[in-house]
Amino acid sequence: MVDGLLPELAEVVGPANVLTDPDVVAGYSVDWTGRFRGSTPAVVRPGSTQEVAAVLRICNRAGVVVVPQGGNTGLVGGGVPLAGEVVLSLARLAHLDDVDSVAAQVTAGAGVSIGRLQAAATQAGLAYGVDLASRDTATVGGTIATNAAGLRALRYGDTRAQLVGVEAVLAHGEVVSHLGGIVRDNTGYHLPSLLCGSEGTLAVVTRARLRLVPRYDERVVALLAFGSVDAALAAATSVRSRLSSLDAAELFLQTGLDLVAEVTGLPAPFPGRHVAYLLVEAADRVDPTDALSEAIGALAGVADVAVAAIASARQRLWAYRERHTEAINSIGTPHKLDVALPAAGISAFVAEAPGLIHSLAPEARTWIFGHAADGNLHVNVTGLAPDDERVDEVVLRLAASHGGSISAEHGIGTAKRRWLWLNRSDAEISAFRTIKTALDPGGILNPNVLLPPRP
Ligand code: 2HG
Ligand code: ZN
Repeated sequence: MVDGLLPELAEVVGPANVLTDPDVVAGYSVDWTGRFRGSTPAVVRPGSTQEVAAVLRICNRAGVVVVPQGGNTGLVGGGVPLAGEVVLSLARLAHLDDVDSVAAQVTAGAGVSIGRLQAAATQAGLAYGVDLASRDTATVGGTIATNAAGLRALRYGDTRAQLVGVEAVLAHGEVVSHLGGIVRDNTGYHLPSLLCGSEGTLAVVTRARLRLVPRYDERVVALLAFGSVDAALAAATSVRSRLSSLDAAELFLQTGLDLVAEVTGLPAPFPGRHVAYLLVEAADRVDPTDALSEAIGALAGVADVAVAAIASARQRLWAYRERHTEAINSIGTPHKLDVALPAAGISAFVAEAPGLIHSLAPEARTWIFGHAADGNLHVNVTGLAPDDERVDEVVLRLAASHGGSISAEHGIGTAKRRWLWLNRSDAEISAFRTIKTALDPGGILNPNVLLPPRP
C-alpha cells in the first residue's frame, strides 16, 4: 500500500527526500541503544511545515501509519518503526530564528539540535534551560515529543517548562500555530502542554517558541565521594536547600565509575574507592565557589572532594557522570528503566533493586545513576536479551510500590506501555484514549507507543 503512495510523497518533498534504500533506512529503524529494531518501507523527510501537512494528508487519506522521528536519541523505542511504519523524519526542519533578547525567547524548528539552540542562546547572552548528554544529536522536536528533562531540570524544569508555544500539524494535515510568544496567555486549552510528552501520538510538532534563561558564566563543579548511597542522597537534599545557584546534583556509584574509567580510559578521580558519588554544579553571575564550599562544609560523611572551576577541569569531572550511557552501551544492549522515587522511597529502592534483579537474572549487571535531587534514577541492566522483560517488570513494579513513577524523563514509548497502569488509573487511560481518538481518529500517528495495547 505504501509503495503506491511513494510517487505522491516524492512530489511533495522531492524524490531525494523519500528514502527507500534498505541500507539507508536501516539507520532510522533501530534506536540508539540497539534494543529496539524495526523496519520501514520509506523514510520521508519534509522540509517545511506545509510539506509535513501535505505528507500527513496523504498518509491519513490512505490510512498509512507514520512514526515521527527527531535525532533518534530516544531510549524507550518511541521513535522507531517497530511495526513497519513509515518514518517521518523532521531533521530538515532546522531553521533557527534570531534570539529575541527582549522577550528572552527563540523560535526553533523541530530539527534544530539542542546543542545548536544552546549555542545561539549563549551567543545572545542567555541560555537554554534543558541540557542533556545527547545535546548535539537530540532535537527540539524530539525533546518536546518526549518532554526531555536532562541535567539541569532541578533548576529550570523539564522541556514542558520551557515551552511558550508550538506549531504542529494534526493527523489530517491541519496546522495549529501559536508562536507569538505571549507568556500571559490564558486563552483556553494549552496545546503546548498537551503535545509535550505525547510522543508523536497527537500531532507532529514542527516549530516551537522556547523560553530562555539567564546565562551564568561563573561556574564551579565539585565531585563528592561517600561511604553510602544514603549519605550521597542526604547530601543532595542538603545542598539543594542551601545553594540557590545549584544547577545540577548527579548521583553515580563505584561500579559505574569503574566501568566509565575502563571504557573511556579516564583516570580514577580519587586515590580511594567509595560507594557513591555526587557531582554538584553551581552557576551564578558572581563566582559561586565560596557558596558551594559552605554548602559542602555543612555535609556529613564526605569521604573525598574534587573541585573544578575552569571549563576543561569541570568537563573532566562531568565526564564521569555523562559518559555512563556510552560506557554501558559499549558492553551490551541495556534495558533502560528510568524511574522517579519520592524522597521517602529512594534509598529503599536503591537498596532493593539490585538484589531483586539478581534473583531473577543472576547473569545480569545493574547500573544505577541519575538526577539525585529530583529523585530520578536511571536503572540500566545489561546481560539480558532485548525482549526479556522480566527485569523491567520487577523494577517498574518496585518503583510504583514506593509511590514512584515508571518514567521520570524518557517517556513510555513501546518499552513501558504495558505497565502504564502502574501509574495511571483506568479513568486516566480512558481519558488519554479519548484525546488520542479525537485528534487522530484514523490512528495514523505513532499508534503503537504510550497507550497500552487494547485488551
Ligand atoms: C542521562 O541522564 C540520560 O544521562 C540517559 O537520561 C540515561 O542512559 C540512561 O539510562
Ligand atoms: Zn537522565
